[in-house]
Amino acid sequence: MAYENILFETENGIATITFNRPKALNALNGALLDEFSLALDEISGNEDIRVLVLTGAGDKSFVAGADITELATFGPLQAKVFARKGQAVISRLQELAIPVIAAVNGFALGGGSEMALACDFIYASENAMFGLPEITLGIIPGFGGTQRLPRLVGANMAKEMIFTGKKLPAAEAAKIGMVNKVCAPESLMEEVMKTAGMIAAKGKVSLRAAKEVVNSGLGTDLGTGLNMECDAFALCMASEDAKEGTTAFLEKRKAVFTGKLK
Ligand code: CO8
Repeated sequence: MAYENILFETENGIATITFNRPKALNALNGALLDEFSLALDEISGNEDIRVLVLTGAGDKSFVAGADITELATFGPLQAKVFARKGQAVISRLQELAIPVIAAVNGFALGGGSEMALACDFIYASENAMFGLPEITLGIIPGFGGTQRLPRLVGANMAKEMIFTGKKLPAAEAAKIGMVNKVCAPESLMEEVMKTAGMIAAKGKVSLRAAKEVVNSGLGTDLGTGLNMECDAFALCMASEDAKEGTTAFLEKRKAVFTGKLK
């Protein structure tokens, strides 16, 4: 389908969604969120896509937050509807069956940081800036930032960022565990695609199980999480991928995974 606010490409099992409103530093408005949701539908319905990469158009910004022009017109009820819409689509992103990598190539502020936080991990360019500056607008994060950031970096670090609204350069974001890898701007996509390619070559069933177990386990106690791991492990053993992976090892060859459950 044709999109106006995002670009959607797939190559070698890797889908890339590029937020594409460069004149507004790729700010998230309602139309963009609707298109993003449709693209997630497309991805969920395409068995050949194994990894999703998110990035921003241009060399300045990943996403500079919710569109403040639109936000400024909202009354409380519209604000609640918009916050729910953003939360719903960002939660769908987090729950996508395939791994998602954020390639943060500049500003990731407000809703931009919140979008990146819902990805499985973040690579960032040296010029990337993270932050939840909503407090400087007299509001608070509304696309999950008050919940996902403390879960990732701890409550105190998250509170300092949320209370001050300060921007964190990529290197500092990496120090607190928000960012896995900081790259030169010109090599960011190459590095992301290298990692995405490594993941895309793995078994789809085991990737899905691993993602589900890590995400679900974080919301529960250790015992329950370990039980989830046992169940998911058993399910993986029923897959053709597990047969292929173990057989390939014993035959001293590279595994070729199909992602099919028996
Ligand atoms: N929304 C709309 N337009 C934006 C946004 C934005 N978030 N960010 C930048 N733009 C526009 C600017 O208005 C400007 O447009 P124009 O050229 O027409 O004047 C253009 O992008 C370029 O921006 P600047 O000239 O400001 O570029 P600078 O390099 O000087 O500054 C910054 C870049 C630092 C990123 C600056 O633009 C900025 O501070 N932007 C706002 C960042 C921000 O506060 N983000 C948080 C928004 S609130 C949010 O995300 C809440 C999410 C939950 C919502 C829940 C809903 C109820």
